[in-house]
Parts: sequence; C-alpha cells; structure tokens
Amino acid sequence: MKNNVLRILKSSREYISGEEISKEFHMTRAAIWKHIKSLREEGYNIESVPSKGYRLISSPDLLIQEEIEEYLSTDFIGRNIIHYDSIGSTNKDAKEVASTSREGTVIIAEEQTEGRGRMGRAWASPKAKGIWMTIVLKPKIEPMKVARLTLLGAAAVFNALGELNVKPQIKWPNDLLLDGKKICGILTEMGAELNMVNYVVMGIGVNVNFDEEDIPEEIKDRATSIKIYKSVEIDRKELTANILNEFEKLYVKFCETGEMGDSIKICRENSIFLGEEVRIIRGDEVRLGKAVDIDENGQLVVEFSDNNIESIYSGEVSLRGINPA
Ligand code: BTX
Repeated sequence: MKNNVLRILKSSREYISGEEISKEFHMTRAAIWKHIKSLREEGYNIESVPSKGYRLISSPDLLIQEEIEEYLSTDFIGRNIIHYDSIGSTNKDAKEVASTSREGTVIIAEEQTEGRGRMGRAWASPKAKGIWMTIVLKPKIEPMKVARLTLLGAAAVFNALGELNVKPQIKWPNDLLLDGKKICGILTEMGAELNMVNYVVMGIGVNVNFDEEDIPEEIKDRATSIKIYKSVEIDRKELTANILNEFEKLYVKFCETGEMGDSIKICRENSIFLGEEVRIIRGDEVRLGKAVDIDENGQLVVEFSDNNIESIYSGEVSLRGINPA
C-alpha cells in the first residue's frame, strides 16, 4: 500500500488530495498519513498543504524498485528487485535465492561488506557510491556457453554508459576501464549439472559516484569512477535501469538465436587487448602472446610466441608489464 501511495505521488506533479488517494486505494486518511510518514523516514521529501494535499518534492538516492522502475523498459529483467541497505555480497545472496526466484530478479545493495571479484578477490563496494547488483538468469544453454554471458553484460554496461557520453575500454572478458583504470567488474557464476544450467547469477559492480577518497588505498592505482572521470555526480537509478534495459535486449536475442554479434563487436572495437602483447595466466602457468581477435564465441584469440594460435575462453589476461586484475 505504501508503494501505491508513492506511485500516485510520483505520477502527479501537482498536489494530490488525501481524499483522492483514499478513494483510489480504499484507504483511511489515517492510513495514508502513516504511509506518508514512513516514506518521509525513508528520505522522500513530501510536502503537505492543508487545503491542497500532498506533493512529492524529491526522492532519496536509493536503488529500490519504485525508484528504478520509472526508467525501466524491460519485460522481465529488473521487474523484481530485492534491495538491501547492506549485504555481504549480492552474488552470494543471489545464489541462495536463485532456484526459487523468477528469471530477471535483481539483488541490489547500497553497500557490500564482502563484495567479490573473480578467484575470491575482494571488490570494494562503499555505501551509495556505486551500483552493486546481481541478475538472476535461467538461460536454456549448455554450461560451457555461460561464460559468453559476461560479454553481454560488458556490452550492456558499455551501451548504458554511452548514454552519458562515456566510452570505456573493455578488458576482456569482464572489466570496463576509463583512463586505464577499472570502473566496472562483472562476476558470472552458475549452478549447473553436467549438461544443464540451473541458474546463472551475473554480478555487476560499477563505480559510479566515488570521489578519490572513496577508493581504497591499495587499488588507487587501478580503480576510478564515472564521477571522477566526468567531474559530475551521476544518477545511479537511471544508470541502473539503463544497464538492465540494454542487457535484456542483448540477452533475449542471445537466448532466442544464440547470436551475440552486437556484443562481440562492442568488445572487439573497444578492447584494450587487441593488437597488444599479453600475458595469459592459468594457475601456475604464464604464457606470452599477442591478442589478435575476439572470435564469434566471445573467446580471446591469442597468437603465442611459438606461433600457435589459440582461443582462450577464460583465465587471467593482462597487458604485458602491467599487473593482473
Ligand atoms: P576481478 O577479479 O576482475 O577484479 C578484482 C580486482 O579488482 C581486485 O583484486 C582489485 O585489484 C580490483 N578492485 C577491487 N574493488 C574494485 C573496485 N571497486 N573498482 C575497481 N577495481 C577494484 C571483477 O573481478 C568482478 C567484480 C564483480 C563485482 C560485483 S558487485 C555485485 C556482485 N556482487 C559481488 O560480490 N560481486 C559482484
């Protein structure tokens, strides 16, 4: 009911009387007042003028369903948002609820206390400074094709940032960079049987409104934010919705046809690796080569120093001479 009150306030730029709200939702005046009070406590600035009614002046900077949905154009991605003020990791939570959640459910948190990168690395996720979210997916694809979804995620973030006139570089397969520093990381995990995917959780972390002092000392040399790059505060809600909008388009096409040409084109054209000398690290093995392409399956094609050409589907890749991750 509280959400209905919020929706009606949002849909009307003018004052809306208590009587109108009470008629619309069959609610007593006292109940309306209770919801208004609770919305104010959440940070909504709602004016009330005795003879006119209520008017929404401003909304809090929170990545909740009611705030994101006004920018959403999706059918199912982001239509069920589970929001936390603080959580360990949205990926961890998503894995716990994935089998009972409908496809497209998004777990989103203002802050992560144990945000994760690949291979158990930590992901800094300070409060209200970024977008820390995980999308629950149930694609009917073979487990070996799941890694491709990361490229769809990267392309979706790339397209959404394009709307802000920001053109990042893509560090295959899962990071986006500005001025050579990371602003986004994607962590795709799955629950699967030998030849069947039960669920995929795709975690997307975007450093949106970090100031320099919000970046932990140990990653200052490799992390930045959109705000630092653009010198303006960015609307997190709109960006969150735009990422979900862009992702759904690419994902639906991929699920229906297996086609991911658009995402590969974006990753290819904006790759930091192509044409560069790279270091491929797999476990204890380190190999040197030159990245020559991203193939139609989303794999990185590397020409090794012994002239062997191989397609790499995952693993740690870094520009030669630069630290990994
Ligand atoms: P990655 O393993 O490629 O990158 C992790 C590395 O990136 C770290 O070791 C550190 O050097 C650096 N790093 C840590 N935090 C940040 C940051 N905020 N910005 C830039 N660089 C950083 C990338 O893994 C995948 C990250 C996915 C994060 C999302 S957030 C929502 C979801 N929940 C969750 O726990 N993880 C995902």
